[in-house]
Amino acid sequence: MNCPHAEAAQAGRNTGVITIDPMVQDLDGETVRLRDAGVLARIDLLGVPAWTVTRHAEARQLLVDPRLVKDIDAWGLWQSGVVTRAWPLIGMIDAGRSMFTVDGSEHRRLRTKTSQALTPRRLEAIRPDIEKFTQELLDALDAAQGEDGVVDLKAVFAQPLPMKVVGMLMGVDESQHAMLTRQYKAFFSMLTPQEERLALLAELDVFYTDLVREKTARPTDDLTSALILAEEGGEPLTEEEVVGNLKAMVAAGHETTIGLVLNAVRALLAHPDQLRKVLDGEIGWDAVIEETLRWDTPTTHLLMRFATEDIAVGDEVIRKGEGVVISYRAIGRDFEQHGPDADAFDITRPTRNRHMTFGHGPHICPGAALSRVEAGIALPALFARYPGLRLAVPDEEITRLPVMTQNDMAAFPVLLG
Ligand code: STR
Repeated sequence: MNCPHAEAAQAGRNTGVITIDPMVQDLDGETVRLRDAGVLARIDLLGVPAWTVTRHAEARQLLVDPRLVKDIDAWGLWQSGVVTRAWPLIGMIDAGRSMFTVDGSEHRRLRTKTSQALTPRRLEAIRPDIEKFTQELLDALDAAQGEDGVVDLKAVFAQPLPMKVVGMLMGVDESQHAMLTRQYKAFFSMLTPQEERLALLAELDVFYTDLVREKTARPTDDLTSALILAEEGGEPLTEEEVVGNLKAMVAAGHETTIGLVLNAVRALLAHPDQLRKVLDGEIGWDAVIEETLRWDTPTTHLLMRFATEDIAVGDEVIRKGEGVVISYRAIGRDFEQHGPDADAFDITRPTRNRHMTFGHGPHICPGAALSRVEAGIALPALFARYPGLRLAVPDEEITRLPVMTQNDMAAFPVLLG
């Protein structure tokens, strides 16, 4: 081949800078460009340069590399004042002290209680609640059909379900769920002016701080109260740390599972032969869930880690102080990990469980088992109640929200059949 770009791409070397599109107009094209740009790609995030890791094996190494840290103070562009709170993605990084932003032994201290509460065994206790929420929302779907029979599966089913579950776990009252949904939608959208985003983050901080104070005065049977009462190694979490963990749990628990459920439905409706196999019991829902996680990751880009020393990766060097993103969507499509047909959705794929969509290493998603339980209840229940479920518009007409880090559909109009 006489094309330098293709040769470099084949050698796993990075070529140009890839601008991540805030409007998300061509997510599949962008994913392929990132993967083909090399193991490490140079990206531009609204004018801010960063590296991104696009391949499975190297991401796996970097995610356990202690030279990469979450602490924003290790970022050169932040130290020098080039990046400030005026940058629209700052809320993804400068999110307060929590298990999401701290490393090392302090990280273990911040995270132990939460991960213990979310083990598969502990989750069995809330399975009946998730089943009940699911049945209620399936009824709501029926009631929400318009005159033309169309209903938005996102707004009526996929979005409220994870909010109900994480709300119950953390002790956030139902009356607040609509407010939180609205605030997070605005938080993630790149159409929200930055002053508005900073204002809503401040409002959320007040809301969560009030909630933590209330639970401190009157502890109940939820994870927020458990975090307040916890003493990890004799060292209780501070109010700021409990608030930080609560914020992270609600934001992550709410946002990502919506994507998992909708992406699975979308993939199955687009591959009716595979849906048939599942409905006939030839292959399990777990296969659908894992292949969806690999192929159409809820999180497209995870921001961000910072190099505390120079780190060589293949032919490139991440310099001390530079920022590193993990591009999970590209990683799920890695040819070396998943074979030459990595771009195809195939629930019978032998590597379907060998994805890295929940991350790896100390920060691996503590809610992974919860999201599998939620999707494992929601998907079969949905197709059992509505076996004739189909899209109300051609698949190409489904649009994505202008969200740079998540894989987020604007709506998912269906006919219940
Ligand atoms: C949103 C803003 C906030 O208050 C706290 C957090 C911390 C956890 C983050 C969350 C953020 C954004 C969405 C994330 C989540 C962890 C997992 C989730 C990044 C910054 C994913 O998309 C995987």
